[in-house]
Amino acid sequence: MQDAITSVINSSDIQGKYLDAGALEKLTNYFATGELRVRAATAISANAAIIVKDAVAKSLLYSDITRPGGNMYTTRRYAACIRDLDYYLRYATYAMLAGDPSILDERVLNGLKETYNSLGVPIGATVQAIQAMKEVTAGLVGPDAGKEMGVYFDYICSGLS
Ligand SMILES: CCC1=C(C)/C(=C/C2=NC(=C\c3[nH]c(/C=C4\NC(=O)[C@H](C)[C@H]4CC)c(C)c3CCC(=O)O)/C(CCC(=O)O)=C2C)NC1=O
Repeated sequence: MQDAITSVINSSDIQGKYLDAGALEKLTNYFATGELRVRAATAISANAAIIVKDAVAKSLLYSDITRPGGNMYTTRRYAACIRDLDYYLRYATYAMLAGDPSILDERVLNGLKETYNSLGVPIGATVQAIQAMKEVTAGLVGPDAGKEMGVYFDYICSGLS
């Protein structure tokens, strides 16, 4: 896993150089938003269950997906879906704190699309639910932190698509 600091240092190291202006600017932005990130992560962890619940209500509930024949039908599959959304929220929060998406590649997206396809989990509906989670989260943490979280929710969606 990388974060904004190791990512900037690694790329300078590869070139055998001190940090250039672009690298320093990235670090300055990251440090300047440090408190924002920590505050957002605190609010998200205190409200994770409600974020997931609201996102499901906004996107999936009472659609064909939750009716017989749908992929969320039966309590077991419904629970698996909720659990997956909670994974996405938790890992997006980690990535937002780190200011870097690499943890999503390593721990979430690796092999996920193949797993979903082999189990018949609908990717379009999953992306809709993640987008709903992005809106609900922005409503909770405010526009600046919401935008930052949005980067990582979108990253998960493009990794699935
Ligand atoms: C931390 C990284 C990680 C991820 C991301 C993860 C995802 C994940 N989701 C799964 C299943 C599943 N995922 C869903 C999800 C959904 N179905 C829908 O219709 C909705 C659109 C959607 C929720 C948004 C469902 C229903 C299953 C169970 C499918 C089945 O067994 O038939 C499975 C198969 C094994 C299992 O059932 O536990 C995995 C591996 N596991 C991990 O360890």
